[in-house]
Amino acid sequence: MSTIAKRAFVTGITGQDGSYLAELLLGKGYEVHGLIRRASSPNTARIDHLQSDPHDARSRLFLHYGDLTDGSGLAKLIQAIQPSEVYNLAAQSHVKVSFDQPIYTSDITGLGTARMLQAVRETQEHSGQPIRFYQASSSEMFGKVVESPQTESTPFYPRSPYAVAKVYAHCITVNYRESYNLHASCGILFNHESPRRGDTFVTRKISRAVGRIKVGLQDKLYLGNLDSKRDWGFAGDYVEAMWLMLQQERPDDYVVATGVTHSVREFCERCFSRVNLDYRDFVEIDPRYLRPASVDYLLGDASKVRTTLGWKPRVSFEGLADMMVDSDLELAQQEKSARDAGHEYVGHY
Ligand code: NAP
Ligand code: F7E
Repeated sequence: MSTIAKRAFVTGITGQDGSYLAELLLGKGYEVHGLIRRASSPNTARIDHLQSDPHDARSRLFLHYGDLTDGSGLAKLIQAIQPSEVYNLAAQSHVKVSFDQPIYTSDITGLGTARMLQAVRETQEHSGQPIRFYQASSSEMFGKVVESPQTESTPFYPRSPYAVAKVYAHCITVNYRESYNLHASCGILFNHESPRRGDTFVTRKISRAVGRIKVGLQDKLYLGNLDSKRDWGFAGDYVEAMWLMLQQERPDDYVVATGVTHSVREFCERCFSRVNLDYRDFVEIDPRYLRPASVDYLLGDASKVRTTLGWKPRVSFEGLADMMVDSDLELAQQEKSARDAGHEYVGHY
């Protein structure tokens, strides 16, 4: 395969961010290659709308089986695809799950990044064609924050196996940039959400529950720490920042955030009031959702990405909550209709 100007390889393409990024890149004319895992039932719901007829020669989305545990498989794939840009979004991305699966999380989220970097480095050295690399770093690296707001120079204080793995992934990316002159950039993204957010992350758990409670499919919502604060933005806005980072002449690291922080309680208030309900009538605390070590407060300072890349978020906290509730109310209505008609409900994004 020869190298063309706009060919991207995206790991984590079946996830929330991967699906928005694939849409963005296809819209810009890229040929997009995505890494998917073999699963016993389909895991491509978020990108199915992007897949045209496989016999259509104009189709520019290609999916390849692989896994971040398989370094030689990744290397073979990248050598075959010869991408000009690589976006490493794949991870075991759930903080609470990382306490239950610390070794697995370290392997995928941490070492998986090293495997990707090594595959990219070898391919670039072999072909002589430059490859630009994006690493999905996280505000969780700031953890028990030592200063607020957090910037690119705020020291890391990770508080979970996930965050520790992301610090490793971040540092190894910087190390490859400095050691091998690789165009590798890290986006230190604060929480970003959407109607495609996985349903065990708190925003989606809340918006789904609001929809289902409103139509009578659910009575209660059980949550952990309601006073925890996050700087929440819209995923569709954040993938633009990823792309912008790889269009710069020089690689660098950037904080991507809205600069506004809200509590989980405030997110509940906004979502329930969207459908004229009071969250206090439905939300109960369940200690199962507390974490062994918590991250209580995150607030990002995105001055650098704003001034250097001209990026800014378009969707506000209120707009995000309303968007998610409206979408989940529609899904809940479909679920209710299917149940009333005696059909099995098959959810979709
Ligand atoms: P997500 O929805 O959980 O998606 C994770 C993706 O990684 C999925 O496509 C998943 O595939 C894939 N994956 C997991 N394990 C893998 C493995 N062993 N090999 C190959 N692929 C694997 O996450 P997201 O919210 O889109 O986040 C994207 C990236 O940004 C992640 O690295 C996350 O840690 C990071 N991040 C997210 C946020 C946020 O607020 N969303 C903020 C900062 C950083 P399956 O579909 O097969 O499970
Ligand atoms: O929790 C609290 C919880 O799981 C947000 C990932 O994308 O963003 C995400 O990590 C807050 C925490 O996201 C429940 O304790 C209360 O304080 O939605 P979350 P997260 O842990 O911030 C970062 C930036 C990433 O990089 C990660 O990949 O909400 N919370 N009650 C709850 N959280 C959950 N999940 N479930 C609850 O019932």
